[in-house]
Amino acid sequence: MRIIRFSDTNSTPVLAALTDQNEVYALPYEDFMALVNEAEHRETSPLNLIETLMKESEPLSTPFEKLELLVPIVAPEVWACGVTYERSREARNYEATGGRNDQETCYDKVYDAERPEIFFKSTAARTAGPEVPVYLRSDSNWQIPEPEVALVITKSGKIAGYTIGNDMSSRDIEGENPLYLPQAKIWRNSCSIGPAIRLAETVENPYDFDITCRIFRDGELAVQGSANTVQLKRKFDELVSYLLKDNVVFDGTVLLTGTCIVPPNEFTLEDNDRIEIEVSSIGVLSNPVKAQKQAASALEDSEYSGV
Ligand code: DO4
Ligand code: MG
Repeated sequence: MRIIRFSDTNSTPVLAALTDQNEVYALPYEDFMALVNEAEHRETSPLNLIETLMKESEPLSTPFEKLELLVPIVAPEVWACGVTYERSREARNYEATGGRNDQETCYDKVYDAERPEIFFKSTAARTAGPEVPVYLRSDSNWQIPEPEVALVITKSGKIAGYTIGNDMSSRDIEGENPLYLPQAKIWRNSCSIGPAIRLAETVENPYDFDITCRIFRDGELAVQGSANTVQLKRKFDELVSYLLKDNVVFDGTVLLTGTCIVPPNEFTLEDNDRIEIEVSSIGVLSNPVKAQKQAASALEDSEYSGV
């Protein structure tokens, strides 16, 4: 069972359950966390609550494919973990050493350290939903998507669901100096999440998600890569526990868990590319890529985040 948000004919956001047969049932809650909290209040699980509601209602007549999807959760904050897969360590080392790989780097250290790398990634206003453009930085010449499994957590750190995240990244800015990390990671529409949240209770083994990333240029497949969460160096609960340490964490926080797919070193994203990230049993997150609009302020921008 998955949770989506879509925009109805009056442009009002609607929360809905998406069954494995792709039937859509509107839910009487404002957002995913309201559903989770109501289930807790009734001493049941979100899945049981949804199944009870489904018995009393009909699926939507509009097919899932025709819905205008929004971010599945308006996350107050998006955090991200780094260097949680060997592939990321290898790519970061390439950026930092110009491919020499002749010295131990901060990435080698963090990969093996007890404490994981966790950084602040995004806010609701910077986070794009399905089909909303992700932007390129105008001061970077080496940019990639980072396809990541994302955790949707409660304020007490319970993993309530899994979604897909794109941690857009600037390899040349981070490679120049790791202290530039916030600039290599955060700008307008530098993060996307969606299209759905898979209820955690319906995931048998979270260390068996297949992840595939495809990048299209001029309608042709330009880059494709696949991996599986079995390759993750750490456990999801371990990552969450570090985010929570002495911190204020809000209900509906999203934690990206690191990338395991990196395009070839000579590749950089371009205006009008399209990024598709597919995660088994969650769906496909698809976003066009746009060059940064120099003049538009985020609040005036009509494509602003798709919240
Ligand atoms: O260390 C920099 C960030 C790495 C990252 O975002 C990732 O591994 O996914
Ligand atoms: Mg990342």
